[in-house]
Amino acid sequence: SSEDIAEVDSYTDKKYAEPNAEYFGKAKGKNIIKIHLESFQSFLIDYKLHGEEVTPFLNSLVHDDSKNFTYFDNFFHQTEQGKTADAELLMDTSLYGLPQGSAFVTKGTNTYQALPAILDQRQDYTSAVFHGDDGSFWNRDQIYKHLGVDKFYDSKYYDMKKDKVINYGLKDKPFFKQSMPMLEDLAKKEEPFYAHMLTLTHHYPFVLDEEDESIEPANTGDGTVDRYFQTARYLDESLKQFFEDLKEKGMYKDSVIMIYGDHYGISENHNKAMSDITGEEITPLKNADLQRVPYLIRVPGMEGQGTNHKFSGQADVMPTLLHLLGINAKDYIQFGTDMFSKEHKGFVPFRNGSFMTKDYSYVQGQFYDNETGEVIEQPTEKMKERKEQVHYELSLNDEVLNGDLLRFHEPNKNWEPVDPSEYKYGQSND
Ligand code: GP9
Ligand code: MN
Repeated sequence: SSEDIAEVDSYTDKKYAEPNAEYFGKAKGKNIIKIHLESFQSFLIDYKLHGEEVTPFLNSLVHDDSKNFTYFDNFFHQTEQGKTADAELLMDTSLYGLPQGSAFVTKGTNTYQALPAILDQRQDYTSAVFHGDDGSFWNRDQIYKHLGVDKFYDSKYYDMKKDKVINYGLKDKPFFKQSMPMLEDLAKKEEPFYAHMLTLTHHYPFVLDEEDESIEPANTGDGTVDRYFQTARYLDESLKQFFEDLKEKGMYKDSVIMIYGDHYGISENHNKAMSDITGEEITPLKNADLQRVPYLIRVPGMEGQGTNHKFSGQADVMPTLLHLLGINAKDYIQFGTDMFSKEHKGFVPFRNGSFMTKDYSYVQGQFYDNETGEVIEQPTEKMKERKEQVHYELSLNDEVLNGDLLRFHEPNKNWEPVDPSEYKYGQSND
């Protein structure tokens, strides 16, 4: 009911972080290209295998291109069983997924106030998702209509011949290559655009055709972990090629570029091999540490910060982007806060109720000191309150999703509820 949503509204209002005046509106009117790195965990950044960098291109963005890019090295995924779909939901709605199952599937007809619709209504953006898999996977072809995604380029739009696909679908290199003409078309006819590129090859069980291998596997003896580095390298190379193509077509210079990892690729079942890789025993705290995924952002005309150590998560991306576009996030129901705000909230809830902060972590029912890795036997009142807050926040989130509460929320006078019947994917995209 409207009373329930009022309780959520008052919570997110209180959590809200004011925009940083230095950055507010800096990205206004720019094309946005958001790049999804499948199963990519932050430990890959700067990792050397057999004396070689695994992801030299991404590393170069972090280090050599730090004038343009800001890399958040304490950014965490907040997904659960919905995996990729949870990451998409988190980043486009600033809502968490559900504790079980995938909200994309079970809440696919809910009312949302998502980035694609907001950007369209406030600044006339056209949104598009590119993905070399069947459009019905994760119920995308339904829920996207509720998020206000204008165009959905799924596998129907790509040459999916046998030599171009592996595992779940189109290989990343042909995926980016074949996406170029469609992106160019957007640039010609539909600026400004918000384009979301979903990669796929770096996905469990991390298999490649031999011709696509350019680094030897690791040698822990755990095949999943060993191959993980090879598909990561392939993804890194595909990204390099994509950047070159964007530059060549004149689409790079004036675009906002966001790059993020969606969730872990290496589960807890591989702790033994991961302790070989990291040189440390994988304790529950270490495992939580490994849930870092990269987040990089580049805004034309805004100086990069190099590496930003703030603690943040996927739910923080939407308010961050809104503020960069000059749209105040305050009116919308969002659980995250602007990462560039001086008031950014530096605790990062995981979907299971664990959470991370700069100094301490709460993992599987225990508080840990980040510095020593030791259990905190006597947590402070503040720590206990934070834990209660995280649980309350997650329960409010579930009320929103389970009760379809955004039906009752009118963010501001600019908002028109999304009519899903106005969106058609397939032939009528053209
Ligand atoms: C499927 C792809 C993989 O289309 O997005 O999803 P995941 O298994 O990572 O959730
Ligand atoms: Mn995924």
